[in-house]
Formats: sequence, structure tokens, C-alpha cells
Amino acid sequence: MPISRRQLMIVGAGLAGAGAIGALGRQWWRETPPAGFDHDLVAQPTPLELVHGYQTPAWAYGASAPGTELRVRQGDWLRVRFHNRLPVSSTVHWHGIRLPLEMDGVPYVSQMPVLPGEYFDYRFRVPDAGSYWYHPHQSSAEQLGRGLVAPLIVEERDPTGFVHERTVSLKNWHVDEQGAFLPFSIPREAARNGTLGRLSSVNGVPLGVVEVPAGEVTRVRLLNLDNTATYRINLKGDAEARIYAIDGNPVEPVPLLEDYWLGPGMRLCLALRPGAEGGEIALRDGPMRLGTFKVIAATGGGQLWPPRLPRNPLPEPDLANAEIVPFNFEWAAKPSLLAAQASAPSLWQVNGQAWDIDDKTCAERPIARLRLGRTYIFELRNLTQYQHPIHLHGMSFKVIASNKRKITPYFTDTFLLGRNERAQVALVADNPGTWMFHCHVIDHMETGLMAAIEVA
Ligand SMILES: [Cu+2]
Repeated sequence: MPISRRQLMIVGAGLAGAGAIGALGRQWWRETPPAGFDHDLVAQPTPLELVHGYQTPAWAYGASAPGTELRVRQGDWLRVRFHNRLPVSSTVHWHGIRLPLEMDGVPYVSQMPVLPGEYFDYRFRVPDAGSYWYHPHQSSAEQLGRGLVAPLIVEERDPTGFVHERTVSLKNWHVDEQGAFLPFSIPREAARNGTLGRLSSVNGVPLGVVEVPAGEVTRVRLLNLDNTATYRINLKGDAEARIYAIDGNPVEPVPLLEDYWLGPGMRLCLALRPGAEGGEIALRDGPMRLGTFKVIAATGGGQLWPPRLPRNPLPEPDLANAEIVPFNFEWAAKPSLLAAQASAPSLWQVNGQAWDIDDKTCAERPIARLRLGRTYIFELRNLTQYQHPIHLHGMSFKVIASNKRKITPYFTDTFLLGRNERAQVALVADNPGTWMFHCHVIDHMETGLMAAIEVA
């Protein structure tokens, strides 16, 4: 009797091995999606009270910003009907998810923009468990800045041992003291670290509070959904914290002992065990408090530290036969451009090419062409004085080396490339398409720091 793909997938997940699912073929999640949808996702103007007594004219997925948390089980279909009730066209990009190009949400590359009043059905299978997120890939500084960001949680197929779980979404808001929006991108700032919002928030609430039970282990999914900020994550208070996954992918659990630099788009999965009821643990960005874990009564569950989370079915790069591809991230601007009134001046470039967000044909000129199924080592060279969280669509990569720090190899979709850092990341080019490769500081991306990589 033939075994269905679904049965194979369940067997594969049970073995929890990269090889088990990977052996089904490079494109095992590429199938014809079942018709219909399970989620109505509405993007629309949603006034929020971020500053007490004032309304901020936010845009949101659902009733809050960050928006509706979508949850799906690893290996299952995510079927979302996206309704655009914004005054502008938009798309949805699923950050970190390996999926077919036509579901990737990049306007003019993977789909046409979804116009106001229209809808679009996103349907894809999710191969990897972990913490992900979704956001538009059009007019991103404004659309993400106004609040169109939300968590996407892919649950492991089998119980992980975690009894309690919290999602903690971080975002800074570009608002003034009356809650009015400030510019999302200022050329002077875009040419430096990026334009920073002034009001930080935890789950959409300035100095937000998250409850965790006393003496028990809670899985805390920290998501940086901000346009610009790199949060130097640390905890202050009576608690023990261990890192269980980075950007969705499990790692050997290690204690969180010093600041973890969480760049825009990046995620950190912690296990947190606080002390006694009534206590408070500050969630901090360096010395600054972002929010608070409030310790509530114990529930009687979750006393044990769970084992390492199961690996995702990622293809292992064949380093011995890899081809090296250099990528230089550079400054592009002439000083005169800083004063220019252009909506998106060219300030940054990759291998000598600045992406122009107003030119719909940029993706027709990919910066690299990769052969399907081959392993590549990307040599990332940051020739600037600013850090750049480098993100690739469609595939995950393995960080293998850096000239600035000791690397324990790990898989990710976003690597925070430090100033003047040179790093190597490796991947199997197993997903055909034209994929965006860009900095996730949104106004760096919109002023040149984006490129297309073709896999064929
Ligand atoms: Cu950047």
C-alpha cells in the first residue's frame, strides 16, 4: 500500500530528525494546497491608546498591534485569507518560513500587491516549528511602523515538555507625547542606525506586564518586531533563564547570562523559571526596562526543565563541496544625498548595487544566481560602521564563522552582522525562486540594502 506524504511526515516528525523529513526530497512541502481557508486576517486602521488619553492612528491585523497571533502545527497547512481594508495596497510576508515563492508576499516578485478592498489567499505548509512573524513587504517603514506586525507560532508536532508559554512581542512606536506619528524614516537617521521609535512596548503596551507562575518553567517567545531597534536583552530579578531556540531553530539549552543582541526581525525562545510569587523580573534592553514579568501563584505544573527541542528538517550544507559567494554591504551615499528630498535616497548597497524600492524591475537583476540543490557559503562583509540584521527569504542558513566572535554553528533566517564584521553562513539552495536578501533595519532596506538571489 502506498504511504501518503502525510503519513511520511508524521513518521518523520516522530523521528525528529532532519534526515528523516529531508530524505523525502528537497521540495517535500511543495504540494497543491487544499482549497479554502482557516483564518480571516483583516488589516485595517485601528486607533490605539499608546499614550494615555490620546489616540494613535495605528494599522493592525485584527484588534491589536502587534496583531493576531496565528498558530499552526508543524507540517500542517496554514491557510489565511488576507483582507486588505487599509487605504493603501499591501502584502503579507511570513518571516522565516520556508515556503513556495508565490506565497512569500513580495510585491511584483511573488505576487501583485493586494489592493484596498481586495483579498488574497495565502496557503502553504509549514515545515519548521518555532517562533516566526508576519508583516507587509510594501511601504514597509510606514506599514510596519503603524503596527502591521504579528507573531506566527509553529507548534512542534509532539509535546515538548513545556507546560506554560507566553509570547512577548517587542516594538518601538514612532509617536510623540500626544500619540501622533512621527516620521518613520528620516534620511539622516536612515544613513546611520535607522530611524528609532521613541516609545517601546511589550505586546503593544508601554512597560507591558507578562504573568508567569512561581517556581515553574515558562517558555517565553521573545520577538523583535521593530523596524529599527536592536534590543540588548537581559533580565533583572529572581529568575533563571535558558536559551532554547534562536530565530525559530532549537539550540542546545544554555543559560542567558549576558545581553543577547536581538536585532529587528530576530526571535529568542527562552525558558524562564522565576522565584517566589509576588516577585518581579525586569525585561530590559541594556539598562532600560521594556516590561515586567510578574510572578503569580504556582499552578502545580512545569517544574522540570524540558529537554532540547527537536531539530527542524533543514538540509545540512555540504561544506566540502560548497561554492563561496561574497556579499559586501557598503555605504553608497554621497553627502549631498542626505539633504535630498527624495522619498528613498540610495544610501546603502550590496556588491555595488543599491536597491530602488520605486523600481519594480530590480528583482529581474539578481545579485547572485544559485544552482538548485547546491551548497553555498555566503561570505558576508560589513564594510560599514553600523550593524545590519541580514535576512534571507525562502531558505534558512547555518551560521558557521565570524571574525568577531566564537560561533557555535546554528540555523537562522536573520544574522545580526556587526560593524565591520565578516561572517560565513552556509545553505543548500533547495527552494527555486527569486528571493529577497536584505537588511531588516527597515529604512536601511528602503534606502538600498536589499538584493535578489535567484535559485534555479
Ligand atoms: Cu542595515
